[in-house]
Amino acid sequence: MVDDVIDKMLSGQVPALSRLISKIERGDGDVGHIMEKIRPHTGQAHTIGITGPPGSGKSTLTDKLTSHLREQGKTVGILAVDPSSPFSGGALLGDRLRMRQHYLDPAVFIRSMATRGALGGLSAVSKRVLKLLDAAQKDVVILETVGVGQTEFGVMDAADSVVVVLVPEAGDAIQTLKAGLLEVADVFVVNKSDRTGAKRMATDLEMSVMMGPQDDQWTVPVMQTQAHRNIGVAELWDKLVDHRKVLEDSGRLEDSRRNHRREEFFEVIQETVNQQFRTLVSQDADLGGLIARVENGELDSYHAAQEVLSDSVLLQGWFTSLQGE
Ligand SMILES: Nc1nc2c(ncn2[C@@H]2O[C@H](COP(=O)(O)OP(=O)(O)OP(=O)(O)O)[C@@H](O)[C@H]2O)c(=O)[nH]1
Ligand SMILES: [Mg+2]
Repeated sequence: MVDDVIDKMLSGQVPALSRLISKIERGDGDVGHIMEKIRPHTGQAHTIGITGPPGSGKSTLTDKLTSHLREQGKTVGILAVDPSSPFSGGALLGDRLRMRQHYLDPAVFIRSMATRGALGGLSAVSKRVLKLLDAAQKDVVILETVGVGQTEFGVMDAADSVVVVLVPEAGDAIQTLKAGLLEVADVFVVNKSDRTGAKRMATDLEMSVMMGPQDDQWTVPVMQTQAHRNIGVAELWDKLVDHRKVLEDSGRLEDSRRNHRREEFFEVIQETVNQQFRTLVSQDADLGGLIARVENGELDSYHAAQEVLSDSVLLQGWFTSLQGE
């Protein structure tokens, strides 16, 4: 059944793509199967992360970048993730208006996701959706997410190239975050460069790049843009193409793909074991009692975990229940 949907998605059918994304969002039981099936069709897209403070112009930039890419005949997949709001609120509604022309373009696929559960969960879901967009033959996949702190950057792991969008006004606030930003950015964009202070901020960032850890293959460029007027957008795209080429030529793209595959393996193991163990706890009275004592604070959770994991009878029971599945 789901194989049918996957085939339709691979052949470019948009409703099938939407359905598979919804499955991933809900964490349906066949997500593993879906990911396995699409794997051979992934790895072609250039995945670009666009992050930065609220209102810095990420969506406007995404919109204009998409127009630029469409002019070149490239297909685009966009995932807008909002880790701060529990609903798809005003910002996303504004995006819908702004991106109107792209919503009507069958070569552009746009999806918004708001927070559900932990940030780690959101990041795992985003990564899967990005893979799906890649498998759906999008040439360029853009991930837009609000972020200024370290915690949000986890989502950016999945991107080949990360664009950090700042605005002149954010100058002082950025000072304290600089180390983290330098770590994550492949390209800096000072957007709203029609405003005062843009040049100063760009120089400031360039200095920080120069004083930061040096990379003999790629020096993080600082671009100035006026996204709403489409100024600097083509230049930004050129830089991203350069970056991707450096990643390919230096072998870093392959390295990071290897890392992703390994980390994904551990994530799946962790998720599966966790899920199985929760099921076991819900069915086993003794374990239920143990958890109750942890809840009450009678038993320390570290101690309880050690006890459980060193109980060979219990582990044997777990093993047997798995075989019965
Ligand atoms: N003056 C000026 N305004 C801009 C520029 N780029 C975008 N804007 C405006 O800035 C506002 C916010 O832009 P968005 O693209 O929604 O910013 P965002 O980073 O996606 O915002 P969130 O998704 O809410 O975090 C909009 O009103 C844009 O029209 C620019 O270069 N100069
Ligand atoms: Mg936005």
